[in-house]
Amino acid sequence: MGNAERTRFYETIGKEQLAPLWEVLHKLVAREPAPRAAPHLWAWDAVSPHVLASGDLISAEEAERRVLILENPAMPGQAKAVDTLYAGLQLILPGEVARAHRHTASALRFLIQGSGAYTAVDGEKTYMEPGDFVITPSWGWHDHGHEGSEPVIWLDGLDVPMIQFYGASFAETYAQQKFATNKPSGYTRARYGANMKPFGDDIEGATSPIFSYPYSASREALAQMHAAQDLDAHHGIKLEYINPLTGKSAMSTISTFLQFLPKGFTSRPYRATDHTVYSVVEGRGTVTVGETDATVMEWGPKDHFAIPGWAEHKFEAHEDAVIFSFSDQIVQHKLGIWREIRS
Ligand code: 1HN
Repeated sequence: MGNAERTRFYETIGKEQLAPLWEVLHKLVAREPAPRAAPHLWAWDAVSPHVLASGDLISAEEAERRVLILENPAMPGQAKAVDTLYAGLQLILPGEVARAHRHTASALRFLIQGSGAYTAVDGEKTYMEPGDFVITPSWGWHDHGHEGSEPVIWLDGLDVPMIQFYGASFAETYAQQKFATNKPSGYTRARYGANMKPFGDDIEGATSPIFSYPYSASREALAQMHAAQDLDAHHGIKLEYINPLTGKSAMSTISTFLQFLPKGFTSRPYRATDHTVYSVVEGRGTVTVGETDATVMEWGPKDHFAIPGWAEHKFEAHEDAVIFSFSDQIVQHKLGIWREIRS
């Protein structure tokens, strides 16, 4: 059959909502993973003045959440930092409240700057210090407030693109501004944070009951491990935040990590199918993404960067460095599709 005949055939079957697989087969199942995102770095010096300026432009009350989205340059207008994950920088000013709501999407906060702000999850406030990792589980009521004296900025990470893919991203607004406090701050840490759990408590939720992981403890763990063991050639010293009830990832849809790269360390090239957003806490260095036409990104404290799945990358630390990251790895594990290559 000639091309004209084929085109006519496609038009004819198109009227019946049919399409030829053979024209698209190799795009649907490619030889290599093909994420749409590009590697990208949001430098703190360039970004933070705008985050602060948004405070003069709109109140937290009017905005509901005053956030500048970290938008991947390859996917404009889609609120995606990488193919599967949303990221943004949220500003809250002293005295402000970001009203209570809940949604099917799960959220994480990673505190970048300032203190005195809290997030309240289902009636328990947790105050956040720089480097603290806090979880808002799917469908948990949450509001934010600020009892301190300086602007607070945190990183929001959400699974919104994945939840949207399922057509299941929806939300509810609470009748009052704040969900009434019904437990003292630190209550959940007392219940589950001492490597113990209440006698007879056999409830295993999808998300960790611990919803605040202080930086001080995670940082100390990295330091002690570094003092006592060899570095992983690809990751330095890398710890994953877990749900203490299951030993699995702390969140059901987002994997979260904190890693240490000592001064002078150069990692071996690495690639994996999960898509990752990084937030630098301490130190400076570079990450080189890709083989030919490599993108070299120079990072320092409070910088954020995105590395798409399957992009080969290697780190160089010019100072002792600590980096937080989150990815869709746990979802890919559950789907049985996660792969990595350690070169
Ligand atoms: C959200 O609810 C928050 O609760 C932050 O602080 C960012 C981005 C998309 C959808 C919901 C928050 C969000 C969000």
